Amino acid sequence: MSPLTIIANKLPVRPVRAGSRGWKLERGEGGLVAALAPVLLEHGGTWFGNGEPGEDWDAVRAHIGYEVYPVSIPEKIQQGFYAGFCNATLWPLFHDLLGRSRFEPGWWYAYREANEIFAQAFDEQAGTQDIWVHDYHFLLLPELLRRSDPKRYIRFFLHIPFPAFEIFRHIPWREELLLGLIAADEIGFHTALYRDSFLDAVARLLGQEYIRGNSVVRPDGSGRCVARVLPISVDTQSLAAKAAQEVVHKRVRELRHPGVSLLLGVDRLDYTKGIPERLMAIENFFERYPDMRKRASFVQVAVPSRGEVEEYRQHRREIEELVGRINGRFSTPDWEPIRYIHRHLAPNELMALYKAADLALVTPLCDGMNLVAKEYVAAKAGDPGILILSEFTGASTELDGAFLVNPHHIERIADTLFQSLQTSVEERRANMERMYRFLEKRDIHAWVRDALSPPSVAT
Ligand code: ADQ
Repeated sequence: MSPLTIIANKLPVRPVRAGSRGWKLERGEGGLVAALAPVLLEHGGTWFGNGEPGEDWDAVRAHIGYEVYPVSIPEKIQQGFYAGFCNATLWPLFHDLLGRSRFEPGWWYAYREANEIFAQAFDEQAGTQDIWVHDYHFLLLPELLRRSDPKRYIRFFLHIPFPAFEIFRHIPWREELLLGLIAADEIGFHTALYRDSFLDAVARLLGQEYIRGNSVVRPDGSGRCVARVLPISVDTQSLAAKAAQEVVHKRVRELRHPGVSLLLGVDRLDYTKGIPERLMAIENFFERYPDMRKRASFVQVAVPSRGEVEEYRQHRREIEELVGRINGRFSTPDWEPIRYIHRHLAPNELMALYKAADLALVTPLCDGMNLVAKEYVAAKAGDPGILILSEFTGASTELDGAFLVNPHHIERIADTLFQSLQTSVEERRANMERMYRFLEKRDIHAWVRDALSPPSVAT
């Protein structure tokens, strides 16, 4: 394999000032960094992402063993690009929340400019021909990269859903976005549904004549773009090993209380994750199944996210009010229905929570894949557990053994909570084992292997 270049909004590492004299390296978490960093180390390559160039980066490169290249976007453009077009136009719309999506011409220009800045930075720096662009921040980048060198091999991966045409068509700049994307040689989606929505949008907006099976023949005659299904995954064995450490076990013992089922939710604090609906389902559960009070307790962990966007601050206030109201309603001096944690957890603490939880409630309103569901299964490593999963996640197409729910159906979620808590230990173990075996095979390493191998083309 030739050296690879990754382009993603976030860099895998960041130098952070530690005191007045030095700096320390903060590693990005998550499966993507864990999976791709070894590929870059082995084959060589560069990771481009948003960051401020400074003297520290040379030391970072020397330290991590592959190239990282920070691309700086002027503050004025960054606002319209990131908080605006990325997170207030594309993010809600691609998650079916059309009503939350705002169309501001200024944001669109900022988005175009940010994509151009990245393309230029790449052209100035990179010698590699093999490029892997990640996510909705860079839908225009494939075209910009191809324009400056048509011989490049460009992969693109979309980490969020691709919406149905009826929703996608509302974007004022829909054709530009599609033309930007199809300049890639391949585009990866988590599910067949997202891939088909993309092909449908191309057929209806650019013309059915450009569709050949699972690929798009570019209208300018420059070749074709293959649409692939590549469901992302987690580092299953490594998560299972982390969760099996003695220090984690010790913490699990502290977290468990005999006779009380531990129910768990873990999300980035984002309105697509369905946290208010989930809290209302918990309220409904304790209201309609009063015997379960004191016999179950729900822990919701929400990692702070996009706090610079007003909508996210508002969403946080809504959640805090709901938690306060529900706890005020049901708490007793010796029991609280909900514990709410609004911060980033250390990896071992997160593993202990997964391991200790009798049940994970993963109910986003819409989610490209959802790695929390897979992390829960991996950490359990076949131990008994219950996974209640939204049918609007990519993960629901793969995890056979989860209880699927409509995240808007509060009463049904409450009923599913009650019914699933009546299942036997054997049934809980069998479900988790089945899903764990699946994730052992379909882990993040398999995902990288598949994504970097040539696609099959159906005509
Ligand atoms: P996200 O929307 O960020 O990812 P998800 O896939 O669930 O959603 O990943 C969240 C990550 O954050 C998980 O690895 C989880 O462990 C971690 N996390 C959450 N809360 C935390 C906390 N309090 N402390 C520490 N860590 C926490 C986007 C798409 C998803 C897609 C991924 C990967 O929206 O649909 O699955 O990219 O493609």
